[in-house]
Amino acid sequence: MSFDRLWAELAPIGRSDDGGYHRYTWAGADGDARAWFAESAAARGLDVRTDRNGNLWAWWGVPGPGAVATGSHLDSVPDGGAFDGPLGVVTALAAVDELRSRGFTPSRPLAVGVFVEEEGGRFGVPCLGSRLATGEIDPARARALTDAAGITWADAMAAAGPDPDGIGPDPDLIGMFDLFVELHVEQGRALADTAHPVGVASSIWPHGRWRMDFTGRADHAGTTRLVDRSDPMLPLAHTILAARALAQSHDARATVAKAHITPNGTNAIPSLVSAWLDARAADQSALAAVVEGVREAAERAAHDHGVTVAVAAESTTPLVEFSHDLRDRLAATVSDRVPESAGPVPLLPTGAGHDAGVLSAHVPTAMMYVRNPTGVSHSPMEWADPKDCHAGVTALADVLADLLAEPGRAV
Ligand code: HGY
Ligand code: MN
Ligand code: MN
Repeated sequence: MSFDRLWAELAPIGRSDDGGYHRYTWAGADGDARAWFAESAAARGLDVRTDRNGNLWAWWGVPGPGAVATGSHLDSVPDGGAFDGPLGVVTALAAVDELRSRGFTPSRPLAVGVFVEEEGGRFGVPCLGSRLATGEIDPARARALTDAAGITWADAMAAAGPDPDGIGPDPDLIGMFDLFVELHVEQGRALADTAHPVGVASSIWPHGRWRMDFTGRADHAGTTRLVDRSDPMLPLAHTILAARALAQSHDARATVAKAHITPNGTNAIPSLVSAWLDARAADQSALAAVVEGVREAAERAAHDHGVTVAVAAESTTPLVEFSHDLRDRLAATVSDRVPESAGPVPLLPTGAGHDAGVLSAHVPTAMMYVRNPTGVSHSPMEWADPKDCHAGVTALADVLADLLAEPGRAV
């Protein structure tokens, strides 16, 4: 299966010695991964184009209305896993090979996409490529986003080639898509203990990222009495523990995994601590309760320690319910190759965000998941069995054969 060859070509790009991936948008390895995709698609006779936001699209057939779109992303979180994103891209190219080996000819165009900055790993806003294309983020805000070194999206994009002045809503592109299907590695244990190598998505939890800036007063760690301190680390510590307790009580998820401490010296009480809350819940009211609880805890703790705090949303995503028709159509197609004994194809909610989630407000969208026996993701430990990856290729090829067999909707 061409999957193995494609996978082997991509695997070393951006992988560090410990097996973790470091592919950050518009930087070295990400550029190499994008080049790999363009070459692999062109080698299949696909028409490869870069859209105004830097997303890549490889077309089977003349780009135009009525198209089916699939694909995912190639960027990673810091020290991420091999499968999150790349599995959807490699599987899409291998599914084109599979359809051709079956002698299949599409009745409408297929676009295989690679979205930029899905993880927000460098510039902080996830699904930036799909948010820009669908008009869900102000292009001026996107251009001004900065990475840890203070480099803006605009400068990083320009250095990589595409013109940042052109970014923004792309209704002509999005308007071409009748539907979008994303295949992704499952990022929890939902399939691990089932007889199903492939599941179908039902929904994405509402979730978001909030920046918390605690401003204190720099001072000497040795000579400053405790009563005289305005140490921003203390309210942050309180807030992290409060976030955990709130997540527990609302059956939600709350994580503080990134912080910048200024000046970050062992013997200097910080002047400023910036930290990011990642919060997610099965419904909007639980999410709001967690986030508001965290805000209140941060403000109370800041006051108690003579510190000020500002809490601001950096990105939010509402509950995504995938198109029920498309969801059920995919499940029926996938189930054709599943033994009765395995039971129905699992329909899975997820706490992970995806470009498919962003697109779903603009285009009928569906997702398929490939089993991850480790249940681990955003880690070098993330893994899927090659047999299940091959099952994913067959399942996506079956789904695309079904969807591409009918002519696109009338324009
Ligand atoms: O954070 C997420 O859920 C996704 O990996 N961007
Ligand atoms: Mn991810
Ligand atoms: Mn992903």
